Amino acid sequence: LTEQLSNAALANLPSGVDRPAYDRSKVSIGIVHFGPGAFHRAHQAAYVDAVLGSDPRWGICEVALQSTGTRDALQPQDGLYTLAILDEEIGYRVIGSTLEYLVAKEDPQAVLARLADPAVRIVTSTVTEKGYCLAADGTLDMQHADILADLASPASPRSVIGYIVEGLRRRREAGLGPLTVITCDNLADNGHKLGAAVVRLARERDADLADWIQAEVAFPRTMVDSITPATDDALRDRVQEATGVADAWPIQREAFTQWVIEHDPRSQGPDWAAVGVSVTDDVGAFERCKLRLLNGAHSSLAYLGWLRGRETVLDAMNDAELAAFARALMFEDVMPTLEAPSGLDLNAYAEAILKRFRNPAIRHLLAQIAWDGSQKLPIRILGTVQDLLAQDRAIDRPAATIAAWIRFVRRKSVTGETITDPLGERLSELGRSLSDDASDVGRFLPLDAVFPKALAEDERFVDAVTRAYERLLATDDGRK
Ligand code: CS2
Repeated sequence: LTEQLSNAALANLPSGVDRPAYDRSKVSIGIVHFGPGAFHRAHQAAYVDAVLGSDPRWGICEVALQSTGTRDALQPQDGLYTLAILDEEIGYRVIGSTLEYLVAKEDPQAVLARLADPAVRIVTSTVTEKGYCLAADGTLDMQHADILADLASPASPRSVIGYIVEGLRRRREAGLGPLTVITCDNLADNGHKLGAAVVRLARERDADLADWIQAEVAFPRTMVDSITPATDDALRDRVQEATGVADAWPIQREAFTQWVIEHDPRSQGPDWAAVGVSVTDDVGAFERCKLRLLNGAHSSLAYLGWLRGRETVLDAMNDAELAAFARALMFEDVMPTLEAPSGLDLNAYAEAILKRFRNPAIRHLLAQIAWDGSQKLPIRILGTVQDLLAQDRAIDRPAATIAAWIRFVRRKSVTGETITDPLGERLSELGRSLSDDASDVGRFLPLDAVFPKALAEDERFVDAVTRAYERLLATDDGRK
């Protein structure tokens, strides 16, 4: 029988497999993280693993709001898991930075106790765009069911916002210092939005608490980047073969990884810069470049590629028309809307992204990227559209991405497949009401949770989406 990954198994790993270079028994918890998904485990947890080599105060307590999957898989492995780095060179590294797993819905008080632990100084989150309970305008959605629940019973929260507010309240009451709250999700102005949402909810409870949070708590903005496809059986087999031990939930990513954190004098934490994180005043510019170039191209390939029967990002990039589309979108449409942060060569940056999309060692499913379109497209595509319109420039390509998303919704709803999206049911219903002709666009764009009214009514936008939609219809053999 194959041995399971654990502290005891570390000594038996083959010499080529990297493992924690520090004594795990000396590590204490200094970070509470919400959302222990693949991205966090491949990205932030690996940076923290490097930090722990010289500063053992920053071990991670992982909090899943609902799901028990990660805890059940990794707790029996002493919190260890394997990160496979799949690129031109292949590498395996066992990550040891997680010390504890909590499932909030099972034990909210344990989570709040951690947040009010004097040794904890940092809260981080990867709860995806929808996890922040924001309305279309980016402010806290006061009608969101989880926010209403948090207002009704603040001492046993449901949302990540509710946890942060209650955790900070307890710290203030106990005379402990504040926390530094770092969101690592792909939202434009992510830290500002999270900070404003936390202050808003706090203000509903106690104006003094809200003022204290505003004055004391840093919510730095961040840019995070590393392509991290979901784990599949092929990865599990591959990891077991390379390491000789069984790992219930290994993860994979490309070699490239980047983390930019906004400088804030109130921030607490380890010497992030020492492990390759950039700490800068310029993060908004980095964030915008990454969201519009990389994520914008990703979402475009996801919907346009899916309609053409492609399965992975690599498959899409091997389709000459799609590859040309992605390149033109990035260089001709997105780039004129960007200001490069100092030291970043935009052309080289975009070329590097296109090369990453062609990484032959990973299978990044378009279907995974296609999730949550209602949350992603406003950030990734519509900002570009609005800026191009303001400059009186053509918007054909980004409009084609939107048209492709409408086709995607239509096709999924006709076949009765689930649309993985917080608006999924509404989208399915809307999709079923369409009729596979140009009138569909007029029925779809009033979806005001996604399209700002001024844009939905801008004739240039309506025309461009309609033209692209008709072109897609003409080639769409999956149409019912
Ligand atoms: C992708 C991102 O799934 C998606 O929507 O666009 O997760 C992307 O791989 C990362 O942002 C890369 O940093």
